[in-house]
This record gives sequence, C-alpha cells and structure tokens, in this order.
Amino acid sequence: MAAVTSAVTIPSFTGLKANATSPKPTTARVVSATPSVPKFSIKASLKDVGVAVAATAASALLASNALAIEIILGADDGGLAFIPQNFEVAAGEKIVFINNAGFPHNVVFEDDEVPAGVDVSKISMAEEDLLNAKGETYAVTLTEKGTYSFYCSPHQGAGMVGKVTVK
Ligand SMILES: [Cu+2]
Repeated sequence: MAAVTSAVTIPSFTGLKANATSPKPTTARVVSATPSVPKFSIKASLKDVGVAVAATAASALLASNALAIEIILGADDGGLAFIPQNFEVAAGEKIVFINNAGFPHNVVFEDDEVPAGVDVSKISMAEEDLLNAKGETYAVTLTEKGTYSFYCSPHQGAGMVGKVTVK
C-alpha cells in the first residue's frame, strides 16, 4: 500500500506544487481558453487520482473508527488554510487532517491555547515534520474539553491557523 501511495502521489505533488508556488492567473486563463486542452486534461486526471487516494485513505481510517472528522489541509486553489478553520468535535472523536494542496503542511498546537494540563507535544506534529504528498494524513484524538488553537508551521505567517472546540 505504501508503494502504491507514493507512486501515485509523486506526480500529483509536482503538479500541485507548481500550481501553488507560482500562482499565475494569466496562465490558467490561457489554458482554459485554449480550444485544445492537453495540459488541463493531464492536471485533471492527476487530481482525480489524488482524490481517489485521499478517499481511500479516509475510508480506511473511517472504517477503523466510525467517529471521525476530516479537516482538509490547503484549498484546491492552493489557498493556505485548514478547511474548516473552526470546528467542534466530541471528546474522544478522531480528527483526521488530510493533506490536499499547497503543501508541505503540518499541525502544531499552540502552547498557551489549549485546555490546562494538556501537553501540546503529545498532540502536535514536530515543527520540522511535514506532510509532503497529497493524501497523507495526521490523526489526533483530543479528550480534554475546551478550545485548542493550532497552526501549520510553514504557513503560520500566511494565516494557516485553526481552532477546535472539544465538547
Ligand atoms: Cu500549511
């Protein structure tokens, strides 16, 4: 399964990264306005493959835990955001962060913005740990009720932050 995932995600990573790091609306317009759209077709098929991989990973996770919420890392247009940015979960509900676009991303909880007694190092990815391919996931389960703030360390300055309330 690992071999299949990397074989599929490497091409989509290249395509998406090129998209995200060089946002050229003019190029996109040219492509969509061109009657013959070979570039567009290639991108679309890669994207479909990526979505299929993400869906497979998600259903595998869901099968192992019926109670789970999925948060997307990076908008399809390359926007640097957690989607949704603010959400609620039940205590003990699994939160699955799914790498989508504009990566690398990660998930780091803020030291002073979690319920008292929660050790952020136990629920965060390491700052230098990154999700580098589409469909990669990071899952965490929060049991203490309260509000938690988190961010993506590569994109915190760009506003890639989020908040989860555990009820
Ligand atoms: Cu990010």
